[in-house]
Amino acid sequence: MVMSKQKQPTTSENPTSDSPSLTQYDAVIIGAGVSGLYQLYCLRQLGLSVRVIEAADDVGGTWYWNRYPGARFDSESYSYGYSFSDELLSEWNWSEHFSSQPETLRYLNFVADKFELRRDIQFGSRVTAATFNENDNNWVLEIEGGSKVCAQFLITALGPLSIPTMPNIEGIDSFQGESYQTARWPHESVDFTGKRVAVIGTGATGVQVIQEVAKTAAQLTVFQRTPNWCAPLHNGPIDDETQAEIKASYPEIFEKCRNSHGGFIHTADKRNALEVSAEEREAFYEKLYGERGFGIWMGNFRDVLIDQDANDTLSEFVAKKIRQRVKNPELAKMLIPTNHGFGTRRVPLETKYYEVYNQENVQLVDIRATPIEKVTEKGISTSAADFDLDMIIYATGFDAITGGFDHIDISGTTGQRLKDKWKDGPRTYLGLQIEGFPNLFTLVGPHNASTFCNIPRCSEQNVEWVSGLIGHMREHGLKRVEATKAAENEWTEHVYESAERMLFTKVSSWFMGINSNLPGKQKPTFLLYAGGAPNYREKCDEIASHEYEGCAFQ
Ligand code: N01
Repeated sequence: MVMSKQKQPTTSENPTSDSPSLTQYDAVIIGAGVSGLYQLYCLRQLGLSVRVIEAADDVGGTWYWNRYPGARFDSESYSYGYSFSDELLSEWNWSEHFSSQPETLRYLNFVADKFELRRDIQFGSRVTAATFNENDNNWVLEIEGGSKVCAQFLITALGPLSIPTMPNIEGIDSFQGESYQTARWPHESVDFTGKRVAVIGTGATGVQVIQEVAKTAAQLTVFQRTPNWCAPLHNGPIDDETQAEIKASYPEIFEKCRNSHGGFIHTADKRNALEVSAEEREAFYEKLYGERGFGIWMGNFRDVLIDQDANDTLSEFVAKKIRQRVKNPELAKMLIPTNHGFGTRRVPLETKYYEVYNQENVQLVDIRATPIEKVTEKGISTSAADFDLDMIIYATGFDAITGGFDHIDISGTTGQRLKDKWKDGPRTYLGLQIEGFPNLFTLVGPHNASTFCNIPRCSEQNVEWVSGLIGHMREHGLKRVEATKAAENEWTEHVYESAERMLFTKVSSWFMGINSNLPGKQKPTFLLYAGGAPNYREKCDEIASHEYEGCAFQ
């Protein structure tokens, strides 16, 4: 990328608005998380005037908000950091194979400081509306509190899981003890010692927080609606020798990620589960279960996420492990999923999660059998019992993928609202552009490979592709780019076609936009892209090399 001197924004009178002046930028980025920070860095390199608008009061995105105890990577730390700067790679040392949230947040602060990113970031500012003005090909953004900015390019870096959802349970506000949503965890430390604590939710977040609370709470009650298939993380510190090896092998690490379906260091095995003998299969599962990270999900036989019979063999293997690890057979049975197979929902990685249920101070409540009826001043009442509590932790998930977009009133050409356009599910070109919404780019947006990926690996690709396109436009004096209807239709069809064979689409999860706390949000539809990061990158590169076919320029 050619580095140019960065332009300064201009402030102009705006005759069509009540506000006295509007600052004009070349580009506005919404969000200062992993993707937004890198997008800022790249657009600066192109010499654009850029403003990042961030709701939080500091950088970090998901790692800023999700401060709950136990929050950490499921990606190997060294596969998660930015790859664009050799200097950064050599300066930063990850202390664990799977870094904890405080360390990751320190890392993102280190990046922001090193590249002096904060001077272009406006913190504590939530964008409420974005309207495309056809006359001057400009986006006008409204910010909570009344101020506005405008920019030729609008780039969303909202995060796929940034809008937490609370359950619709009667009486939630009446509880007199402490209540926390994991994705809005306070900055002050929360002490569980000697307390009666409830956790609602057993997704990847619930599993991480349960492991921590169980260590010190007097009593932990887990309210589980659907058990998930979890697998061991096998975290550990990185010693000096390993650190040196990691530093020396970054090119190979990133190359491995580039070639893997999900941008992780784990690549699917070439064999089919049902082609090998039962002994060979069992030995392979055993090996993967003993290894770090997502190998058992991403590095397994290539048919286990496609073929139900193959998947059954893996689920049975993991069920056996759960039975071995949980002493009480009744509890083990409650913890084994029955309505979906291993890996067909996001696999929570765990550290002694199942052993938690062998502890005297931990109780598991199956709320499908005995539903929560209400939250009271004193605790939680199910159809079978009342639980007196000091604290309730809601690990109840997110309005995934499209939620961040729905919280901004985005209008494109002819006043069309994005929310209306996507009412039956997202329609995009490459998960990055939308017909009717020119000069808008959606990093890690719906139907983008980044959503089913080790996010930094794929979001770097997104950012570089968008930067390339913006660079192309400036080089050719183009003011406006918009996906064509035909390109959008073709991509959307391809997204659904490539997801069809995956078992993900047969079960209920946020991958399908299903969240019981958002009744009527939309019909279930696949929100990610399951065709694989390498295919996606190839497609993006091919489009760029053909003068961005599928994009209409003015
Ligand atoms: O959210 P979830 P999450 N009453 O939607 C339950 C990423 N992540 O925050 O399954 C009772 O998966 C709900 O039950 P059910 C990762 O991509 C990454 O845990 O709907 N229960 C479920 O058990 C992950 O997939 C890391 O029946 C209710 C849970 O709450 C994504 O974030 C760490 C309920 C929600 O699970 C989301 O995970 C953590 C209700 N009304 C998360 N409503 C890393 O390691 C919901 N539930 C990087």
